[in-house]
Amino acid sequence: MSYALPKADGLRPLFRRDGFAVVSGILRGSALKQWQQQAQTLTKHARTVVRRNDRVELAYKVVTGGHIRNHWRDLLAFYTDSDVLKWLMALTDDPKIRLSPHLQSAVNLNILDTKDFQYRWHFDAVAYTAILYLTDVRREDGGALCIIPNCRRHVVPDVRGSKIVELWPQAGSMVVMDGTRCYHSVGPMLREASRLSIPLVFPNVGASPRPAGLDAYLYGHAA
Ligand SMILES: O=C(O)CCC(=O)C(=O)O
Repeated sequence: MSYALPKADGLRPLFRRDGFAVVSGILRGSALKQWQQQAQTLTKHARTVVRRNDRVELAYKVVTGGHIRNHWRDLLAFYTDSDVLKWLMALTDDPKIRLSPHLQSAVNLNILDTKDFQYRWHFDAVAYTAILYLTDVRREDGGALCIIPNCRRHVVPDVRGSKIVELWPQAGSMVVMDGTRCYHSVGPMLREASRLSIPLVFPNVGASPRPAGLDAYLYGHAA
């Protein structure tokens, strides 16, 4: 498996300032192609999740951690690689990061491929989230990663009155964020296009407890 982790030193000040950092070129060339193909193969295990809160909808396709463990060794190996963990510790300046014990949600493949899918504004249950993109997120297709950075932890900001950062990640890049302080969503998909992203959850030990039954809520059954 070949991927590149750039020096964390240059990213740390950005992460400290914004609560997120964009890291390009984690996967390139043949490795990226191989992961894209693997993701396409795994889409047969995807389930469609639809949740509605106050008329705001979450609707997307997801391959959860159990399928990834069984069918995508390289991705699980990436998630559990101690070098990746050390790199994240250096980037976030937080030595208390670990792997999530909740495999179902720890490693996911998210698939947005029609205008019907929506990924609403939310905070993540725990810091940190690293999202690896396998496809280019292009303006003409929609689906920007939208972030309102530097929120108070889990305090929902006024979206209309906030400055929203729109990210258009390239295939092979990664966004690392404290998803408990970065309020975030995926902007509307404007047309049919395959948007493949891999959110990886790296809780910090000092984090407030994860809500009970979260995976059951997210995916319809318990992890
Ligand atoms: O796929 C994305 O760009 C965003 C995923 C996300 O918001 C999340 O996993 O919390």
